[in-house]
Amino acid sequence: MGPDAYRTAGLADTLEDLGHSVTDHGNLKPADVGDLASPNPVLKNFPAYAGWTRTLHQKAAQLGENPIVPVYLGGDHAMAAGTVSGQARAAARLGRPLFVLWLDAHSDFHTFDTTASGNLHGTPLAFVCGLPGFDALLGDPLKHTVDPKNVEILGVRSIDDAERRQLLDHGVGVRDMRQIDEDGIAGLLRPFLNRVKAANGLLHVSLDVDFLDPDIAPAVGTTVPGGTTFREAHLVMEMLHDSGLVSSLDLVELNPFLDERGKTARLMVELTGSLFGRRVFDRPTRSF
Ligand code: B3U
Ligand code: MN
Ligand code: MN
Repeated sequence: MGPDAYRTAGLADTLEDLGHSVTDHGNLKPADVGDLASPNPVLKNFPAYAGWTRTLHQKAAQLGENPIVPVYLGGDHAMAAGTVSGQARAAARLGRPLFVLWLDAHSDFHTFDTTASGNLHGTPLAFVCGLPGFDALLGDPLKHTVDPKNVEILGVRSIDDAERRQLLDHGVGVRDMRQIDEDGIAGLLRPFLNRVKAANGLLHVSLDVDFLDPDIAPAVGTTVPGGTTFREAHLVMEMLHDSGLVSSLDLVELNPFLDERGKTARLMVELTGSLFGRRVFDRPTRSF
């Protein structure tokens, strides 16, 4: 239901009003993986995850080579296993490093061995960073991984013990709510954007609805209190726009069934508008 909620909330019109041309590729279908064996009985809906990852990986690998900014509409965050791995393959073909900004209450850094819940939306970041045990997803080992040191998780406030160890071992950038409170969200984001720019990198942004505080964005299955505010989230999007670095975007975890008269879907569309250049008052673009 997520993609249709974004369509109803006017995503395409919002982008077109900003002068962009929009192509809606419609709803994709997961590849048929037959009765693929699950690597761990705790995993929920493993064949569906593998089917979607294969479809999205191919699609993102194609789209990522073009001078466009794909916006992937979910769907739960498991979607990013396909979108980010595909964008990483395209980036490798273009000879540029892919950086990932993961805007999320969670770190989604479980492997199939460490997840206790079996919820696969807790695993995509570990997969794209090349952690072990994921070969059954694509049917082959992932060739083009994202360097974990090029990943920044921002807004996190729920990390499981196994994830914490793996994040530290791999040198992933983790910015929690306390750091946002102490340094301000702009002060945290700016050095990361400067690194992407200095490396001539491409930047994939993965926006989980639960990055936002549940008071302003209730339409998500796994709310965690104490999230980012309306203004913090817009500021991130505005800085991302001014940086000119964003090459692809995921909008994930929207569950319209839990929404209050479409307010979360509308907020996600508004945030996307800020990322694509909407500003309150025109002024010469200043550097981020
Ligand atoms: N880390 C927990 C909780 C969680 C991760 N991502 C979401 N929830 N949305 C888990 O189940 O892996
Ligand atoms: Mn997530
Ligand atoms: Mn989350």
